[in-house]
Amino acid sequence: MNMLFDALVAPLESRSDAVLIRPDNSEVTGEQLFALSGQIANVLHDAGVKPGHRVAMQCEKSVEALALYLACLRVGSLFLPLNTAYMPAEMDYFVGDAEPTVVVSSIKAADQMAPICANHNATLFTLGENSDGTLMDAARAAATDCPVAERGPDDLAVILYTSGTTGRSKGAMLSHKNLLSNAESLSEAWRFTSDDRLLHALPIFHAHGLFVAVNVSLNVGASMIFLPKFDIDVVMEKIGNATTMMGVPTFYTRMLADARCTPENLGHMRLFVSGSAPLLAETHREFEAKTGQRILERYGMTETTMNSSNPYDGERRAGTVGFPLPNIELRVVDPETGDELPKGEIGNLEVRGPNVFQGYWRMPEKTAEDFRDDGFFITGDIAKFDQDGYITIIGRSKDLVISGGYNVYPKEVESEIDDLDGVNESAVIGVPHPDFGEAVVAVVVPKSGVAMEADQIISPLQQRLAKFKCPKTVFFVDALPRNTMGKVQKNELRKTYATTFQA
Ligand code: MLC
Ligand code: AMP
Repeated sequence: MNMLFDALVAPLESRSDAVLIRPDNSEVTGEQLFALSGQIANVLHDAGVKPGHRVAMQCEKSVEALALYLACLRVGSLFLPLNTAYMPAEMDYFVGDAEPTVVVSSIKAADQMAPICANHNATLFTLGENSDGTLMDAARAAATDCPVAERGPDDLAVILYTSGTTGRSKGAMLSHKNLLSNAESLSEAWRFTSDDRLLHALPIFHAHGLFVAVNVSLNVGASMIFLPKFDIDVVMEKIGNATTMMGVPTFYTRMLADARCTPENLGHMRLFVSGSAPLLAETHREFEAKTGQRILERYGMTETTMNSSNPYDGERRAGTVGFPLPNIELRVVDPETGDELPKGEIGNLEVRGPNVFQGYWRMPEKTAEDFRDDGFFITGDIAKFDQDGYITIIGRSKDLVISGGYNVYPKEVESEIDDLDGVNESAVIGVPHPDFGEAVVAVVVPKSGVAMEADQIISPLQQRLAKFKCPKTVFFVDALPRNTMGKVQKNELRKTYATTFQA
């Protein structure tokens, strides 16, 4: 058996209908996607990829990039997708840490990736947006038939990096069972069927676009309108042919700001799902007022995929993330004692279930720190259950900013800022932003007698860090507010700069 291949990939072989619809409306049938993934699997095989090896990908979203994921499942290797915004210094860390056998990069990044791959003994292939690059050259010459590796429920399928509070990114290891159990639960909870056509505008290098959107669609034999990114004009043009859409809250605020956000254009949709960041109750209500559609909000994270969801039938309550999914236990505990708290009380949210990951890649101590003895994983989110069992995410105990659905760990950005000439120290915070929900802001203390401009911080950071992690603005101060223990009071800073991006 190969758990995920059998459930998600094998059924494609007999599908002559469209599974993917490209932006130019050309269709990719199941048979074609299956054959393409077989060809890519042969390329990986010939490059020495064995079950358990890692295959990293940093390239633009495309049908071929998706086929690479399916090929990895077939050869039993671990798929390791990476955000296209990552800079070479970040890529060097990921490749060094995960030690992939193969790296597939975009054509434009190949010159920067070559020395990184040489340094870490990885074979480099390229994949462009137009079915081009060395991966496709080799795939076209390869056979479509390729053996399927044996993979059981506990074998790993994917490593997804998530940043950490210490500033070092951690690779979350997800097994076949983790991913399939979640895809099956969500398909059922959200009533997905082969009649569905999902408007797919999310990136496929994160849990939302890959494990929720793609895995759920493949699991039920649905089709996807596969767009390279969220572009409001393209989304509004294509949505008439879709039945469902999944997005981060920024998708919905951008749609709300558009004149085409009407019942005529959106009323036919069966389901809109939101997640990855808090959807403001106000956005939920406005969307319903404008379109008649009640967005279904759910809650998850890279380490656990999806944990809870508002009901499909029944009240989708604005500002809440609904109920635990079947077979998943969620509890709210006292941060000091670890004791479970009664409904209505606010505490740390912990989760246990078949969805919870296998630990952080080569970080056993970090893994142990984040799990309780009884197997519950400490999410780092602060939440409460209301009397009807709905969960509300109140905040986070982890120092994290979520900007447009991307996570930014302040520690990583602060370390880069503190290394700059003229900087004494810094604090990075998230403040409300009308488009991204939260935006990254840096508060910097220059060395005594040094005068600095924002660009002296932002420009060098942009050479080292993905753009979404870079501060949108910088404030200079003489000293950071600290409590009696000497800890920086980020809450004070968040209050001080709360209206930075408000009209
Ligand atoms: C782009 N930029 C961002 C940004 N995205 N800055 C902060 N936060 C972001 N999320 C930068 C760009 O580099 C650009 O910089 C400027 O901001 C404006 O870009 P844009 O053209 O407006 O952005 P766009 O390309 O439209 O992207 C915005 C977005 C995208 C929201 C569509 O970020 C996106 O697709 N986010 C989805 C993230 C996601 O999938 N998260 C799921 C994680 S999984 P400049 O300087 O060049 O102008 C997870 C688990 C779960 O969390 O529960 O799902
Ligand atoms: P990531 O590490 O990218 O998977 O991000 C996971 C984090 O996103 C969670 O721990 C939450 O803090 C946040 N998150 C995801 N979905 C929601 C939601 N619906 N509401 C509030 N926060 C969310």
